[in-house]
Amino acid sequence: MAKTASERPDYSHFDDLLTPDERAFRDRVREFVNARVLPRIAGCWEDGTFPMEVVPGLAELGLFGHLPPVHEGLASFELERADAGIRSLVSVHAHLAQGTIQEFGTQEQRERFLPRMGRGELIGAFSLTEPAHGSDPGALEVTARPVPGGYRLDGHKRWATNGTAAGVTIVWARLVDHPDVQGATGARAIRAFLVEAGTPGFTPRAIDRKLSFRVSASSEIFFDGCVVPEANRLPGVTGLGSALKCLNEARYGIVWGVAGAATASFEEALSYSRVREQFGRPIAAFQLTQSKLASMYGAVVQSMLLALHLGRLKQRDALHHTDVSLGKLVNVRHALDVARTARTVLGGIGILDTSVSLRHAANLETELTYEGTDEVHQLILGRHLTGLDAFRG
Ligand code: TGC
Repeated sequence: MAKTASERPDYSHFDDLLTPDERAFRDRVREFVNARVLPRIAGCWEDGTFPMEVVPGLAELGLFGHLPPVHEGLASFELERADAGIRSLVSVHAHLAQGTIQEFGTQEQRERFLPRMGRGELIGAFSLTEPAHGSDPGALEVTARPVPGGYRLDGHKRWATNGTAAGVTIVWARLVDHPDVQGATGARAIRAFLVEAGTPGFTPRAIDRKLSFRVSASSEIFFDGCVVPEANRLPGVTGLGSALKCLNEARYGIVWGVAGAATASFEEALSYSRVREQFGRPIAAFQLTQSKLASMYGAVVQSMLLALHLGRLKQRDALHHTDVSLGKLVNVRHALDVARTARTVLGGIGILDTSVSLRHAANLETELTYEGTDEVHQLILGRHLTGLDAFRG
């Protein structure tokens, strides 16, 4: 199998499909991940913490600025080869928070927030989901009511990545008693607000006792009379569609990221199978092990090619959100199969934190659910294929 410059296998000549600039960028991220992230990840998982000390390095790599789609995808792949929590911090900060300000904010808001966010001095979060509204964010209940000079936010959010670490959180709320939403019902009355850390009435809290995504700062957020100035409303937002547009960016990152988790799991199983002996020979010599390896290899290559195909579509502005749903659905399923199968090859040591496959499998259980569940993406594709909406009967 061909080896790349950074001494990793190049499956099915995938690297031939990249430009020299894409390969060089990917290798820089890869080297950073190998040197700075991988050595600390098992400890972070054990402690349930994010390694904030790597944030300046992530910023220096340019991951908190605008990147071409394939560069962005390759970075997501490399970051999640270490852990989905690392990719998620970058994805939520750069693609959801910075991306939303860039797309829907004013020039003043861009100048106020984006330079510090680009340097990693200010972390961003994006808060849409609520305890009672996950798959159906159009029914969200957090309210924004006009008060002199701004808006008062009240309610409860859940599952905001980076919530406790963020200096600024994009909060999606139902605007009420305001002329802009007169006559607008449901999802059309949803707007977005920038809430800065330390604002009275804004209380993020870490969600503890997680069996998955332990390296990620998953948070709930309480709003109790939290007043934000008019200058912190994102004026370009016109309803739920704006939030869903932003989510496409995060979903696109998952398409690539989970291929990285699958690759790490497959490689762990392959290398262990060569050294682990049973019945007097390496388990790699058994047909059942080879069958598993062949299936995993196929899933890894298919995932990488689908991710790259979507990246090329995005590059020429031809990526529809249903394509992203397809990628998210298929690649998460592939990765989960690979990580679970890899664990079986590892046998007993596969449950220790010196192995990576079970950690990836646990993370992938979250990824099966977040940013649109497996079921939601099936129904999005079902609607796309048939023209019939199965969400509302
Ligand atoms: P629907 O009628 O389908 O759409 C409402 C409007 O939005 C448009 N639209 C999209 N636009 C761009 N990209 C997409 N992916 C879009 N999907 C829909 C649509 O055209 C429409 O526009 P308009 O102009 O006609 O109003 O709305 P629906 O209520 O039927 O929703 C359907 C459904 C279920 C697909 C949608 O609600 C959905 O995707 N649900 C899943 C929600 C989800 O992914 N939640 C995860 C959020 S992650 C989070 O909160 C934490 S942030 C990340 C983190 O911190 O980790």
